[in-house]
Amino acid sequence: MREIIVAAAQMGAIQKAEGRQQVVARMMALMEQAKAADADFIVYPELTLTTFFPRYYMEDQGEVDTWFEAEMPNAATQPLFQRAREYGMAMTFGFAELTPDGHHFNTSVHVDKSGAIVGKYRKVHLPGHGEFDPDRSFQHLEKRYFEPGDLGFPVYRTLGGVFGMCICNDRRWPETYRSMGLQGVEMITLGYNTPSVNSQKSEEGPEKRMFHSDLVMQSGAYQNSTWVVGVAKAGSEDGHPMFGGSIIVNPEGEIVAKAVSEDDELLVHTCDLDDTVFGKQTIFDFARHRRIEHYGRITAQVGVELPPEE
Ligand code: CDT
Repeated sequence: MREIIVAAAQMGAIQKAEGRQQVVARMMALMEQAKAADADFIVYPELTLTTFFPRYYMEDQGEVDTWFEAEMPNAATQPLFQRAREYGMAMTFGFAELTPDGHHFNTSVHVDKSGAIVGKYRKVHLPGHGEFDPDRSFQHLEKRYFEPGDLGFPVYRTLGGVFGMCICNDRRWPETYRSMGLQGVEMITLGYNTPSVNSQKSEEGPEKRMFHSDLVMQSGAYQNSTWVVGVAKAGSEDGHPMFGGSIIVNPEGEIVAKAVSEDDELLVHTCDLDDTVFGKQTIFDFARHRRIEHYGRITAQVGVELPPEE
């Protein structure tokens, strides 16, 4: 058995006026609960440190950059890193990254029990749009503020297993999971900020949206025989509702823990990384069953190419 105790730390709303220090205090309160549950690893959401700022249209790059972190750890997050090290707890969280040479990414890091950053991921599938869109009921400007990630889907060895990350919209794409599945991933962690309504289809509400969220994480887990831990930032941020529903999914695609609130809430589950082995050796033994001679389109083509007209 290779058991680790995982704490999925769902966060409630973070208002626009809330500072990083307030948020870090909330993260540390959740870490305290995780410590009481003996957790080895705590997982926080996408863009944990601030409100989901891509909903705001900004033209001034100086203003945009106030939402980004030029260093990690930095003054605001140092206490969190220190506490995690004291507790001997690994952690992952998301933040907006400004690199020394001026690039902007939607990033997550995995910090091991000694406080070292052992994994970094930059969001590949950026949803939304780049310009103000008057036809949407609210904006989603990730394509304006971030560049697509340039690190691919790396995995890394830590906590006695093979780990990887993705971020929010990435969870909807089977390519995300398979890229890590092909590197033997045993646990994928991800955070999300998902509005409760579709800005382009008002009748699509939280039930349907959560169904899709669960569906993609459960199928990604099953089809790659990996644990998936998906953690929401939820609640109403300055009147913009986002659903919760954080889940831990086992390698058979079953939900083993699910959040019930839209607030700060901790889910704890003991995950045995050896539970990934059976699926990887049988129905999803990629080396025996994949037929790559038929998959060329998946990397050769982006959009749909229809067959010729009749
Ligand atoms: N943060 C993020 O990626 N949210 C998206 C919303 C898509 S709607 C433009 C998601 O896939 O949940």
